[in-house]
Amino acid sequence: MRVAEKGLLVTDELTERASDARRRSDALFNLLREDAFYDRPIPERHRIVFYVGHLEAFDWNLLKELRPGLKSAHPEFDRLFAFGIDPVGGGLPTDLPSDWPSLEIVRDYVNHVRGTLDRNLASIILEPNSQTRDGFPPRTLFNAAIEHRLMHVETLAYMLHQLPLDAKVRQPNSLPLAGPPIVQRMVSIPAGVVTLGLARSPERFGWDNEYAAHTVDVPAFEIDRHKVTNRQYIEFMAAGGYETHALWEEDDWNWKTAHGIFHPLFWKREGNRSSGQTSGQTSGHTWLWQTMFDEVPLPLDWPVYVSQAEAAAYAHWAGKSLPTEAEWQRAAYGTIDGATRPYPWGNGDEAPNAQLGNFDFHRWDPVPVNAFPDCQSAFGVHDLLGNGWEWTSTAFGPFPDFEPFPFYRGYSADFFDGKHFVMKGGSARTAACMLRSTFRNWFQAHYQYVYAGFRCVNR
Ligand code: AVJ
Ligand code: FE
Repeated sequence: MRVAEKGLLVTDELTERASDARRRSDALFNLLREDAFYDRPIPERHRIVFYVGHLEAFDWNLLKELRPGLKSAHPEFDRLFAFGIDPVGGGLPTDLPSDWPSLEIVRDYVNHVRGTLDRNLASIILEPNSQTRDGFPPRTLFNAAIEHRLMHVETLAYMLHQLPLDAKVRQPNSLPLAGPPIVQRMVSIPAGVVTLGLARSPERFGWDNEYAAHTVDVPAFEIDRHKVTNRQYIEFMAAGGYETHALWEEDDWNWKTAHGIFHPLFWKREGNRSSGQTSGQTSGHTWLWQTMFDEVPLPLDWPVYVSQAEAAAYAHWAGKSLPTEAEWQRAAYGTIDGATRPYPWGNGDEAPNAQLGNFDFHRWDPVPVNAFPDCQSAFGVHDLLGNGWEWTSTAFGPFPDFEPFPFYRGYSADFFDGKHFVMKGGSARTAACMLRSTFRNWFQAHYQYVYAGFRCVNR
């Protein structure tokens, strides 16, 4: 194939993915009633209106260098909407709705940025040898813009999840999935080697924190076959898990106490029946689960979604631990002979599709942990991709030979602080492109809003 033809294919594919990502973010904002844009459903994050401007400010700030001389229509907005927030150790934002520009003005900015970028960048990949000032091919930047937007489509879903139901336009519910009774047991993973990280190559996109590829020896361990369910988590609560200091790290206990947390964020007490109950006395019938558009009786077979602090306390109570990132990687992608495969399921090479797991926007909410029997690893560990991220005990940090992306130095490095932990897998709202084995997600240990659960290990 001639270079120009190949370039054209790449452009088409990228253009298509970029428009698809825009459609997804637009559709998400379209779920909202207008006055909800100035709400702040998660106290640690910006008001929703910020994200309307952020997606385009990010694209602009990242991509404008591909056409030196392009003029910004609104330098002030390019800065105002440049970065989100993730305060560590208190210090919540205190801005008021009136501190933000009107939705109309922000939407004008969005349309303007899209028009300018589309008019000026469409042909860039066709230009032979075009590269950024740091020597990256332009498609690395396009991929970063697309994945950044898709990541926000997911984190915005967490945010919209916390809004009152009447702030959102209800979407049709997907069919509930039921599996046979769940058989929870542990699977033995023999000692062996696993590859973490992505080999540097211009062909495949990965974020800076995915480099470089390296192998890790993992001693033998056992891991839960399924994610921990709401049913199992109730036992921990009934055993006084939230009241037992010894199960919690000191920091986590103080956080939990200061915020009066005694159940997962997604659980709501059912009105009358819960009156007079204390947290330790609980049964499946007294709880509701807040779905994206509804409240349903607690689905006992769904994965429990909790912060890493709560997951660690549960593991401690069960006499187990959270897996390290390397253990999770070996359980998911490792094989007896030491090879590391691209996906957990089948022979490891089939691309993600709707039969294999609860991901890529097919549903809004979880399904039972055994609903996708075809999603099991070479070792027989189930449900590893989709249906909720999984917390690990590994603090988010650099792999050997890490180098921050020069065009976005803080993307990962700003979070190498020991307070953020690696999550692996994916949720119902994770785009298929981020289900690659080397993708690493991270949040603070005390962040309860993410679609994340866990499974435990024994060593
Ligand atoms: C990788 C999902 C943790 O949302 O904080 C978006 C992604 N970084 N904008 C986040 C991100 C900057 C990031 N996570
Ligand atoms: Fe962002």
